[in-house]
Amino acid sequence: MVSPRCAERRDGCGGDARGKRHHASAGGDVRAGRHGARTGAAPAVPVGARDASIVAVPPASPVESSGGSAVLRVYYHPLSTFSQRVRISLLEKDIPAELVEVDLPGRAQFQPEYLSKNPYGRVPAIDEDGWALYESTAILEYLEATRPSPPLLPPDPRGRARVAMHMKLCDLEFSGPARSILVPKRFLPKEQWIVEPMEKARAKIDKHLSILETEIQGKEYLAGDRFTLADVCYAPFLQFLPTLEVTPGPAIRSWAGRVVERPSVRETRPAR
Ligand SMILES: N[C@@H](CCC(=O)N[C@@H](CS)C(=O)NCC(=O)O)C(=O)O
Repeated sequence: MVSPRCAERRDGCGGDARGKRHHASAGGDVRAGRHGARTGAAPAVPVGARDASIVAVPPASPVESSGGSAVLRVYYHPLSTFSQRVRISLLEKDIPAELVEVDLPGRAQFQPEYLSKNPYGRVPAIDEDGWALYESTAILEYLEATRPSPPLLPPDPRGRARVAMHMKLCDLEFSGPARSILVPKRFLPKEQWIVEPMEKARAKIDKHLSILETEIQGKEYLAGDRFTLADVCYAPFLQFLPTLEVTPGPAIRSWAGRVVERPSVRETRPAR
């Protein structure tokens, strides 16, 4: 996680920014909500509604799946791009889950209760019957393996391999440098921005986008005709293309438009 030095954390993606320590326990700082969009059972936790609307609710009903068990708990923050990946997959696949907001500004991610889910103190993480998993791409793959329908992966080995390649490249070439720009721009006053690394990050993204522009020519989505985990990984960052001030080509612009307009992406979009 890249974030400006000497910055006070105000967000869900503040990396090593330093914030005031709160003394409440992690248990007191996490707030449970039920993700039930499309099931009609209960509304998803509204994006950005951190205090008034997120309340403790009864556990979700059992999940029918080959690998999943009774309750899938997803630890997240509404401003977190990496958490958004998991929330998009939940909506796309209509997976019932209990959303638990982790109070990142209050540093609940460093309390023992949360560190037992993710010892790195980051969101997202999931917990299923006491079995925890962290890292957004690993979570996406687990959800796909245990709840394969509707699929977010192509059926054939080559198609799957291409999706895996794009997921990897998204983190190596795009989401990493994007965060160097987005964390300061979203959460810090301009006078605290450190411009040089932001400019380097912008150049790195532009180089990546020029490769991707060729790759995506003639395709609806990154791996072909259908929306896959490759698009899920990019989606939270494509929302911020204007903020990144990069120069995507026409094929990327139209792909990004399709991705960000998907209901699952719109519904989970961070408030800022
Ligand atoms: N590689 C991780 C990145 C997760 C991450 O950086 N999460 C941020 C929020 S977007 C976080 O939890 N930051 C809290 C902190 O660093 O204290 C993933 O893919 O899940």
